[in-house]
Amino acid sequence: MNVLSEKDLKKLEELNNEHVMKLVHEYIELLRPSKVWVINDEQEDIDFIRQHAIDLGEEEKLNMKGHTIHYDSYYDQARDKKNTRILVTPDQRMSDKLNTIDREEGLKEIFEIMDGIMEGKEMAIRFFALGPTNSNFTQCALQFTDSFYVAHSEDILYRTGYEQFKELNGSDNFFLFVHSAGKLDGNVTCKDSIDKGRRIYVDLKGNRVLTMNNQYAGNSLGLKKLALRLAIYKANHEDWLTEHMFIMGLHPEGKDRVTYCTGAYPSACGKTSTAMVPGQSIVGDDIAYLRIVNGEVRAVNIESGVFGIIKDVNPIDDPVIYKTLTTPRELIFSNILINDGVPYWLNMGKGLPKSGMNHSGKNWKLGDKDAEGNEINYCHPNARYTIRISELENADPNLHNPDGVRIDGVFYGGRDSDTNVPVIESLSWEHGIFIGATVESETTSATLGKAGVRKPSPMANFDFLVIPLGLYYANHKKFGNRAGANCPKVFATNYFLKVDGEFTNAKLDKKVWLMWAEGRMHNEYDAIKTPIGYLPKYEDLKALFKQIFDKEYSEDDYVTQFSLRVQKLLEKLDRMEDLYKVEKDIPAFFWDILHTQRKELQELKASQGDLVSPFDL
Ligand code: SPV
Ligand code: MN
Repeated sequence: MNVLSEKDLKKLEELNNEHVMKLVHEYIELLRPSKVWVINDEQEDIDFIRQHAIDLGEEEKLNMKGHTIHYDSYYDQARDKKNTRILVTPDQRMSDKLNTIDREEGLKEIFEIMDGIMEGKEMAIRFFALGPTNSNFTQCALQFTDSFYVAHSEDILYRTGYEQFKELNGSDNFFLFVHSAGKLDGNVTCKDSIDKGRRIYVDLKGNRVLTMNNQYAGNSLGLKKLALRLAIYKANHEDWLTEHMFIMGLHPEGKDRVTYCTGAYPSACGKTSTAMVPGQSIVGDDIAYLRIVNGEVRAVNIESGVFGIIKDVNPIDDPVIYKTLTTPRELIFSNILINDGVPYWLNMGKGLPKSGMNHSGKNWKLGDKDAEGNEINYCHPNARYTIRISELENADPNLHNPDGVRIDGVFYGGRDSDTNVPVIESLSWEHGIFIGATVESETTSATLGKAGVRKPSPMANFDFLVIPLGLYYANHKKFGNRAGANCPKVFATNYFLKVDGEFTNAKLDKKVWLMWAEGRMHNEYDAIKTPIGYLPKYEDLKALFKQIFDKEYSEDDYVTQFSLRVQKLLEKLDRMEDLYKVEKDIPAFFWDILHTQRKELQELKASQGDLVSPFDL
């Protein structure tokens, strides 16, 4: 342990936790870093991490005070689904669609990769709290990493947890994340290491994730998508939920109230922009823990920051974020274009310089090609920013409330160009689960691979699921049923509906859908009952468009957006049947809903055809 200073060893000893001590010993021996830093909750320690990320070249200061830029390897710009695997023991059953590997085989493989991977590098030991301090929701997380960018990001995105670890009273009830960026080429992971050794192995039985040879936050940051997987496992073996959801407060004009809701959308499908709709308040934009407390559904954001997609952030569509990104504060940009110390990104509302430093290297010029012969864009479409929620002017006052907020509504949505209406309410909690279970979405740049391919995205959480789908849905049903009369209402939204290749809605129209849903949560609007849910009435949307945007909402627009695409809906049900019939133990309510919906849609088609106007329902 000569890699640890006496002062740092003392910090570990003060935790009085033999499990932490044992892990520190074990992993130092395996990873063999040349120096190890133990970081507690003191400002001095936290400042050191940021400065060290800069000193080591993982981040570079920009002209604006507090701003830095970090780059991931050109080949590590998004989540790597192929090499993210769940380690399973022979007694563990999983869906065939989940990426699994035998636990023994997986551990053998990754421990070989980890052997000495930190030689010549420094390692940080970090303690975090996933959730507000002193909250029953909160889980403790221990992080070992040789990336000071990762450690710095986690300071912006999460709450410190050294003091919280003391409250564990020596128990091993915490998650462990071990990360190495591997061998570096300049400041980014070598291509060869990525090709041969990028692995993200989720060890449910060991309560740990081992992730090697990567830097992109969705692959590297223990507390983000890696902890999400461990928490899904834990929650589903207890009685709570872990979801890929924003949490926000809805503030309807002229009504003196705030109504909280959550929403699950696949990555890059409007989750952050929904939570940031002007005039509303944000609790979180990515991951929520939900529990029933005194008969109410309550939720906390386990994060305290936003790791958001920067593409398209401009002063018109995202005024709050744009302002936050262009004023002095501690923030990290990743994988965008820098010219002369000034940041530029795609669709920021002004022209971009034709050269500078970007995700491909220090000296990019427009027209440059990569090794595969593809032209290199100004920025990667999945380039991001990392900020604290408390820095946003629309941060909700309950952000750190240890009891969370009461949830009255849940939204599900995907990137769907041709099937679903912009907003609809489920017929029941179970039907809401059905809506979540049947989310489909066109792939985006948030994961490696081709974009624009329609794929199932159950509950927008499928990428992170580590339990059988049937168990997951059964738990959702039990959860809502336990809430009884306080069970949230469920809505499906679709911001991406197109006709003749054009979006049928403006970006901010989502505010109207949210406010209609908010009214429904308070039983304020009538609706049209259809086989797929409760559809908004024209008069209500017309009044909301007028009130919110002072805009005349035409009957034509309503018909274009809210007609039931009966044939498309039936085709979707067929796809869902194919998807789920090979899964074991899908609860009966799912099949009942699917069969009823199909029968009713077939009847509608027989009487009124493939496309039915809401005025004819
Ligand atoms: C997502 O892709 O869903 C994100 C970003 O929130 S990350 O998971 O970190 O890649
Ligand atoms: Mn996400």
